[in-house]
Amino acid sequence: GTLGVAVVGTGRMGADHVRRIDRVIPGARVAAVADVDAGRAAAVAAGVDGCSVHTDPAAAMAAPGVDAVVVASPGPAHEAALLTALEYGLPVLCEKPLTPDAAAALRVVRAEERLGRRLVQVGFMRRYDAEYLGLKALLDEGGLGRPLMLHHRHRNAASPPGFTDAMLVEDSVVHEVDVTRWLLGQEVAAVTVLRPRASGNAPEGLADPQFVVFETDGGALADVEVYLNCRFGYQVQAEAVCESGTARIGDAHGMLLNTAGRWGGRVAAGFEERFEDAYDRQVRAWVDATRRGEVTGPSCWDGYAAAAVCEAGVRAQVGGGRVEVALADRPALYA
Ligand code: ISE
Repeated sequence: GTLGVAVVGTGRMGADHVRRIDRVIPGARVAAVADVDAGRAAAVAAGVDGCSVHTDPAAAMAAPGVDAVVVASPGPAHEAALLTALEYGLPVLCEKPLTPDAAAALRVVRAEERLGRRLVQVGFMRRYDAEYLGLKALLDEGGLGRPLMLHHRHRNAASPPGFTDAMLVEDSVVHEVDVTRWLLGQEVAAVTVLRPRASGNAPEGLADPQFVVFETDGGALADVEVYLNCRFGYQVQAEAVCESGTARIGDAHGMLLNTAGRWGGRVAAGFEERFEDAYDRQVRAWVDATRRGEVTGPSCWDGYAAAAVCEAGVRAQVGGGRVEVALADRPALYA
């Protein structure tokens, strides 16, 4: 039957997932929503048939008709919501980060291990983006030889109010942590963070842009330019430098325009636009797998490994220098 989904957190991403599940994805419906802001939850649920409104995530998960959960609350609230979902035995699609810190992520891994089966998929949606998938297929096919370096660029028009240096790593660079691990099939072993003199666009309290370097356990290097107040739009690019060639994605999307003595195209306004197809594909794949009783996609382990790298990144921001990543042993459940 139709999968009844509880959406926990109805902010920017949660509201977008409610719209997506309600209008885009076949085989699923939004059965309940929860948000600390009851008014916001009610506004998002308005017009969604048979959707109950809650302030307590656990109440939304226990509501009639709920078979699965989307967690889209802020990162620090994820652990509690995930542990409740696991306690109820509900499959979860959890927005990134799994949790901001590694200890909390490991507690979620351990809870899933005790259950003895996977229930959680982490919302690393770039793995569903057509361009990233093309790059992954090219690297796996091996014709370019061994990947030596990845160059990532991650630019946002403006950072949300209250965004901190730690969030720049935990909420933004976490995507590059995941795609680096996924593209290379290697773990990030050490992190270094460098910062140029801040942009005049940088808000008080945020060093922006920053330059993050990963060293992997397979001997590859990845660098990330992360610039969250570039003003001109939302842009995510990646280039793989391999032994016998390079491959680059994210340069242009869609139409190339000639007019008024110039050529060019549009830059997306935000992540909803740039990754719209990836989000749709991710949620469709999650709904389809969940209805088959399967869990596919990035796991709790991927969420934990990313959190461990981010924790090293935050330590590198604070203390400077090169910080090694401490990673627990990978449990058999995620082999
Ligand atoms: C946001 O939370 C995201 O996940 C976006 O993909 C990222 O570009 C942005 O920097 C984050 O704040």
